[in-house]
Amino acid sequence: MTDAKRTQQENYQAQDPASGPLTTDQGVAVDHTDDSLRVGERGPTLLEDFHFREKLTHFDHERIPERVVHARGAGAYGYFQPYESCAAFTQAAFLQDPDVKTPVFVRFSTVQGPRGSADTVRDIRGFATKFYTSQGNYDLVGNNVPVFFIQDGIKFPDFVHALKPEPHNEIPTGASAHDTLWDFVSLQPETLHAIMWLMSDRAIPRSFRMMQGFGVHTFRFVDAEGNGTFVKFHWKPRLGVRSLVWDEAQECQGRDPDFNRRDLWQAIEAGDFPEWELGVQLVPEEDEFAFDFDLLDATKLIPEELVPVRPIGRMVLDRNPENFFAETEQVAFHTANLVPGIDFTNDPLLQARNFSYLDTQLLRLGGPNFAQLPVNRPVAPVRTNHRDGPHQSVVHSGATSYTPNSLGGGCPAIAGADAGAYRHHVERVDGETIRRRSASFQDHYSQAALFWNSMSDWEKQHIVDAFRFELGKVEAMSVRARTVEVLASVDGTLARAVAEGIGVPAPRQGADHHKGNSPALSQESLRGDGSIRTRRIALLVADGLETEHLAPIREALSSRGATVEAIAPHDGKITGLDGSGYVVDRALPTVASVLYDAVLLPDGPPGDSPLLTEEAAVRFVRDAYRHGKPIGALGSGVALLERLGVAADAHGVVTAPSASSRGDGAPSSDDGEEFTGRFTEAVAAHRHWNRPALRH
Ligand code: HDD
Repeated sequence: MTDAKRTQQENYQAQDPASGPLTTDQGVAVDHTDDSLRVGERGPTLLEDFHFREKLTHFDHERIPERVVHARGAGAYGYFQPYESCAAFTQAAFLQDPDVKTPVFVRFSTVQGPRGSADTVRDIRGFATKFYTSQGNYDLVGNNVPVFFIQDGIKFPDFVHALKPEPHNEIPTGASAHDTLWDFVSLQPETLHAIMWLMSDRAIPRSFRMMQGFGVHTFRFVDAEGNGTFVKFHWKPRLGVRSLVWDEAQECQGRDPDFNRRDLWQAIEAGDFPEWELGVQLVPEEDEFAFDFDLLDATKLIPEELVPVRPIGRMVLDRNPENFFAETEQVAFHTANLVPGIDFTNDPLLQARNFSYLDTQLLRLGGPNFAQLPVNRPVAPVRTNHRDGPHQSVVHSGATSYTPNSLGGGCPAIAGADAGAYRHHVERVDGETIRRRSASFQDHYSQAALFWNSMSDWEKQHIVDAFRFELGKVEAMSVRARTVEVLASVDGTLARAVAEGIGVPAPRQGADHHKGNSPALSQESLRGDGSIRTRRIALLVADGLETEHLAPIREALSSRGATVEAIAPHDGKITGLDGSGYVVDRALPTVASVLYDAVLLPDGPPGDSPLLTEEAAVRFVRDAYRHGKPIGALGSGVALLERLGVAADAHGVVTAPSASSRGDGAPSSDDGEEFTGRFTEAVAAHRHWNRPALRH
């Protein structure tokens, strides 16, 4: 089953370019593609040059409208496998048999920026999964945070217009720090809970591979007897939830705008397949009203302490797309792509999405046949009475394309009771035609405060800093002040801390009555397998440094799954202290600390390190320190730290004495192992807070 999608795709491969000469779209061989056909060497081009016209026309039509939101993304194929049968609560075929792997395609995205915007902006990340199941495609179109900004989809255009670059000057790109967003937020307090997540480090993930995913809405599982159970979906990354530091994220936008995209691609190419566990929170239908919030309100989560997340399977991404446009750009997700056993609820946000996704694909992909595109094709057989339309690529035979028919033998027949037809959950709904939000949707503050209360000290500090940054960029002081007023209804301390940074009066009163706390919301509780797999470690080397004893340290780190790269002032080789050549992986001018998770400084001769005169190396180490990254220093590397104003005893700075000071000229294997062990722990912890400031 895993390979069903891959096998299907093989039918759509382009001709091997090595199999013959260049041709036109009509398959006519071309012997000259550099000069257009013209009258005389300096004369006008001829209309009859069909190759020239076809080439330019095709080029002129290469672009399609980008997604109105989530335009920038990266995708990968893989598989999903359940741990055990979930028949007790859903009949979904792909959740029954632990031996069955269902192919998937996942697209991660940012929301605000256009296709060419930078990856490491402060934004929600999309996490959309297409399961190619035996019963048809199922799409779980989620985000990396569990709540949304609005409760009713009719507000989506308003919210997105406020979030997007402002229409008069199209500024800012890929950022939420501008007047219109905060104007909207300050007037629409239902946004506040999601805003708290957006201001947290969840909005600057270190990697797509290190973030959670959430279905957000309450959906419904339906078992074979038609019984429903409410369900919330959670993806938990094996590597834990890890974030960048805001300053680092900003610099990364310039150093590598493709940071998250490249990271995903490289990990899969290297065989470090990203992995998530799928978990569900299940709520029996009779408990629909058991909570102090409404299950249909997408601005609310169900605290895991109230309803634990039950792991039901895992997803592994193990294949990069062949072609970005054909696959990642043309993939079309739709919340209404459901399979038997999974159904909607009446969440008004979800109901609106069920309209919007199909509608948007019609524009983006140019008509109703987009499900025929290779990436969108189900592996389940498709038999419809839909015909024609732009880009129809299926040749339907026969005279009948209607139901009922007798001339086509009544085919395709309606699915019988045992054919796994989709049946909508039966629910009695009764009411008047009204435009009104339920009273159960009115509390916009308790869960925003729950999130705040659940943060560790460093997470709280980062949230305050983020608010100060964002609101500090807002020109209208009235908007700044009004936002602080609404924040005061979440938490007085938070509102006062923000006010202090942005030049508006502290609110007179602030809420202090929201007492809830959910430890599961803090990144502190989301450390994954605790490994250092796929962490990128920069080994800064230069001519004259001690390279002889680095091999065991590098090997130990690599064997734990980290990538160690030797970085030097120049490419090629450097000459180590013992006179031997040492291969350089990257030249300093092409990299920066923000592209690595940790730094390692080797030993060297007594006296000043040759790295001290390398400005880029100095900046590298100082940036790593400022961004809380683990730093390992051996021997004279420790002295270098001191010279750079780095406190060698700060959190996450791991040192070992000089080999030469022990007189034997080499670190003993015990020392090496002990150092590597401590350094590994520091890398696994990811970032280290509460460091003293750099001394200048
Ligand atoms: Fe949406 C794209 C996630 C609310 C309308 N959305 C889109 C994508 C993701 C989400 C991950 C990118 C899919 C891809 O990679 O192609 N959206 C969400 C989540 C929401 C949400 C988790 C709230 C729980 N969205 C939402 C609402 C509406 C839309 C309320 C409209 C009423 N979303 C769209 C869209 C997009 C889209 C306009 C743009 C491109 C696309 O659909 O395919 O239809």
